Amino acid sequence: MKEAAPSLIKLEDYAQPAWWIEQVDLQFELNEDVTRVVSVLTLVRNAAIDGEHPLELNGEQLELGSVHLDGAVLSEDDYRLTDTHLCVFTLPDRCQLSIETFIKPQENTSLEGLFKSSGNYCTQCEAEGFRKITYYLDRPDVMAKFTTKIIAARDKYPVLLSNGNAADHGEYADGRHWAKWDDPFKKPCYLFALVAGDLSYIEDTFTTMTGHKVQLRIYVQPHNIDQCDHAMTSLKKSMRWDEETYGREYDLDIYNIVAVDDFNMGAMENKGLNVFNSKFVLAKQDTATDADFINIEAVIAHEYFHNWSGNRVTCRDWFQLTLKEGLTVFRDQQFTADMNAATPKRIDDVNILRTAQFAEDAGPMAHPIQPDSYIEINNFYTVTVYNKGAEVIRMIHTLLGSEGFRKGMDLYFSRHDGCAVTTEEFVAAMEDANAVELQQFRRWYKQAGTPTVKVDEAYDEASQTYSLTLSQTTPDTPGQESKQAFLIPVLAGLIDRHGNDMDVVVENAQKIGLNYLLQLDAPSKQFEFKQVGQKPVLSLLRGFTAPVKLEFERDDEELAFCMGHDSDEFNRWEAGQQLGVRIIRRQIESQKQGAKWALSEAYIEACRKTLGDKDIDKALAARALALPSHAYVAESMPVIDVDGIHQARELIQQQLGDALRDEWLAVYQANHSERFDLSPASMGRRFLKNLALSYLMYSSHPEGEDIALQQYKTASNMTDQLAAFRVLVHHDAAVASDVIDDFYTQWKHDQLVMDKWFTIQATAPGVDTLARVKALFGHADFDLTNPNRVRSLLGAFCSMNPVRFHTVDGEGYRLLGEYVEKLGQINPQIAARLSIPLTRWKRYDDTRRLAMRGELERLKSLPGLSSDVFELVTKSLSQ
Ligand code: B3K
Ligand code: ZN
Repeated sequence: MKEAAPSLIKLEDYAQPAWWIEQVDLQFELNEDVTRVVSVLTLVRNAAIDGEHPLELNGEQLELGSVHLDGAVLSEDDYRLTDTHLCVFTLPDRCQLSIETFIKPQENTSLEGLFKSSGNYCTQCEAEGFRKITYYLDRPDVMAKFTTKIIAARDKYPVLLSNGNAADHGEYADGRHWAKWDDPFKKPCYLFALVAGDLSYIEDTFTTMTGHKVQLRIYVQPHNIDQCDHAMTSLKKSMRWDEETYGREYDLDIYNIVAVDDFNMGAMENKGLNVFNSKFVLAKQDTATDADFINIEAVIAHEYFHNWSGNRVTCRDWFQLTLKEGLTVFRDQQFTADMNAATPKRIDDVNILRTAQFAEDAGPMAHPIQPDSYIEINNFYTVTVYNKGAEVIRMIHTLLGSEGFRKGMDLYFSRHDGCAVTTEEFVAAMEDANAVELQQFRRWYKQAGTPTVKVDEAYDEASQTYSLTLSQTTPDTPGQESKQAFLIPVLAGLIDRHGNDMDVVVENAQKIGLNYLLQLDAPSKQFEFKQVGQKPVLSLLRGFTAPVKLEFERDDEELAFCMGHDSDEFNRWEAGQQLGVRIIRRQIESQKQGAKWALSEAYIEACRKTLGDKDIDKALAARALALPSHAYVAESMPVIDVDGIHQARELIQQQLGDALRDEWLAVYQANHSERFDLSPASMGRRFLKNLALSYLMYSSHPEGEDIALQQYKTASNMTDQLAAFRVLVHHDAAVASDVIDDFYTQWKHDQLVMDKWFTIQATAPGVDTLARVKALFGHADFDLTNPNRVRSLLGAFCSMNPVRFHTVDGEGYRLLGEYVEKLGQINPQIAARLSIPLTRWKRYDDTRRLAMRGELERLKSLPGLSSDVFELVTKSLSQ
């Protein structure tokens, strides 16, 4: 744990290191009590830096053994040792430094550095975990070649893995064995990995576009060996896709993936040796949902794509994180869209952005995709850096077109291969490859906050001119006032009264088919469309071409028309969402006034039409028929009315359930099938069927519960079983407690399914949920050291159950505070992540604000607070 009041790291202070490291030869002796690490560094003085600077190596929680310089032992006078650094004073310009350290991975609960999971050793070094393994220049611009020798007991740790290619192995007479790995690619230490354990693997091969044969292996604990096939298929699809789409080929002889149960995030792209949270590897029909299968495919792809966007070309410093993360998220989004269905994928991504990211932009931690300062870098692996970062890349793609974007990517990779670079260099490559300038566009990297684009339109029949004025404003965010205008690409269409896209003339926009790409590059800009024969209906921001909010006055009829007629699938869904938000807001108003209110027939009719449409894609229909989420509606309110939104959504779902009961039943029956496959069509059918089941449960007719119970009992796959389990528990069915017990008995041996069991209970909207969550903390299967389990109970309760977390008595806040405090001692990264809901206190009414602030103040006053929690708590309190 770092001391209190840690310091602020600033981008403007970046300076090259005084030393480079050419070569690192590591040796690990893994013992049950103390692990010995010997690191031999070949150092070269950085000629670009004036003066004779000492070598300042990072190191934390290490016990130093010895230090040798060019073979001679150094005395304590030759270096200075602190809690965070080893500083060696006098060195020749080129030398070898050998450092011996001792660590205790078995006691490492932070899951950063070298740690143990289910008895196996593994590592997590990004961002700054390598300094918990040995003294090093732990910064991404120091790129070196690594060899790694691992020594461990052969019976307990038969598998010994590290980065690169396998170089050699052997045995000792005392029961230990060793393996040596050689990574021919220079890399920063955050990409270092080591795994040692009792693991089984499945194996396959992939022949690259130039005919190179690569051995692919997925390592898991032996009892999970039947759950790796989907991950392997996903890996091979990713490798082929990156060759076909970006011309990127894999570069080592081996690609290894290891699944571990205790992991702070989803996965890690270490060179040639990805370490994964088992949640994103293990899957079979009866234990993984369709969403799990899709997520696994996406995360496998994401880590694989990092081999180029992240590893071959890496970040100069951590302020450049979006350089690899935004770009790689964009690439994995494209991949998922290609492998499955593009519009549902876009809708899901936009939903994440508009709930989680827009909320972050409106909160105390708002930061640009390239922040200019941080206290703890782990707090900046955010939905802004990742998902808004991906939107920024998508905007470049929209502006340049796919061919231009590909040219830019080719130049970026060839120009910077083997280098640690900045986002500036990425944008410059895009400009140079396309002979364009993106000066104003760069503001997306520097300015935080979600812009609002206001729409004003006028149609002049006499001159057949339609003028559209777009104006942008971006709110102040902490530390950033008076934003400058962004360059916002807005894709638009004009629809005639029959629902056809109009072919018109416009001077200051690019015409792409019957779409018009408008570039809003000023606070306000007018676009004049000529030869517009009738007053058009505007379809704006097609495909969500920019991460903005629209302020666009439209009546219900126009929205309903767009829902039915817009040629852009995304905007058909979007019109339904806007109508949905409006209906929920009206319902909240009438609840406040105690007025009676009934759902408009027009809305019910629109839903009936979608339900009856035989041609509509099922995955799209399901998304169109789902009400806007609680989080999305909350985002649109100046003060979040937690109970109002919840009650309104419940009532509307009951009304829709009742009004369309026959239709829900018909759709349920038509899409219920025993057959299981993972085609987008089958997944779409299951999605729609389970939405119908949910509405049937809301209807006042009793068959919902019977159908759900029947489905729960007979389901052939986890998607169906879990959907039925969820509605039975969330609607507090008579059988709810029986199915909770039954589900536990059936699945208690499977950790990942047990996570789902915790989550379903933690997200139930009933009044007794808080008590149940408290009781579940004491359950034999609850484990505060396992991040997945903590997220499945505490994370789910605080982030996915607003009505129970935000009870006005502040009980939910106290519960979260209590566990953030406990977790702070165990795993500061997870503690900080989970504290985020408290930091959003400003968005609520006075009573809740006070209670949330009180909990934050209490956390702030705790002794020995980690830098992770310290940063979030202090920034949110000083807002
Ligand atoms: N690069 C890792 C994330 C590391 C997070 C460190 N706190 C996984 C990914 O984005 O692919
Ligand atoms: Zn990533």
